[in-house]
Amino acid sequence: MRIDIISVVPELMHSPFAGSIMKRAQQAALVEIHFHNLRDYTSNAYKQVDDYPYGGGAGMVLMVEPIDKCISALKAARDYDAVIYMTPDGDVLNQQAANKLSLLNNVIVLCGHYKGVDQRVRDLFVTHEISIGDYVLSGGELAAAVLCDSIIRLIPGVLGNETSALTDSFQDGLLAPPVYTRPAAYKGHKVPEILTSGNTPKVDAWREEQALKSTQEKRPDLLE
Ligand code: 6GU
Repeated sequence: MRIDIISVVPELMHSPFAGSIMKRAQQAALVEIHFHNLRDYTSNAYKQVDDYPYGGGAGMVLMVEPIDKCISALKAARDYDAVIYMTPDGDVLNQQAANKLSLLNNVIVLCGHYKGVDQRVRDLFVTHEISIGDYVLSGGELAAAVLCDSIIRLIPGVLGNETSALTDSFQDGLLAPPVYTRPAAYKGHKVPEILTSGNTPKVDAWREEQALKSTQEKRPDLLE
């Protein structure tokens, strides 16, 4: 998979991609991440990427031309399966959406900033609009990093067997069961006996039961 991320502050996203799973996925050539600074696609001497909104009001709006130039340059080099715009009024990201997006080959992710992008960008270029939840961030960059993390970990080969995405919370519609590691007793607090019994079918049954219980308690909406 190749992901091209367009932003006015791409440096905001460097560190999330520079460690752990997202770094390893790139090193293993399972994903390629390319950052594009919108300022590199301006045609005026001031490298201006935003302007005042028509009709007045607070905040600045990212202009259509630099975004058109950037997206057009990318599309001239290869075909894209999706042009995703990160925006708080988009479809809220969930595991099902991440699963679907992880099957794509080439994806453009456009980060809004300030008051967002000129509506014509959305009308002309964007195929998916995604939010990461009902709260407002200063820009789409951190949301784009979250989106990419949720997708990249699902690409076959990115996670080892031990950390299979199949056992994640949400993957089967339930929250993950509790986990424990050594020591078996800590300051008098013991690990549930079943987990140290070596009886795999019983362990599996316990985990299922705990996942259901945890979901009932914390997120009953997931069971509806
Ligand atoms: Cl994608 N962008 C911004 N600016 N705020 C958000 C968001 C995105 N998702 C939730 N809040």
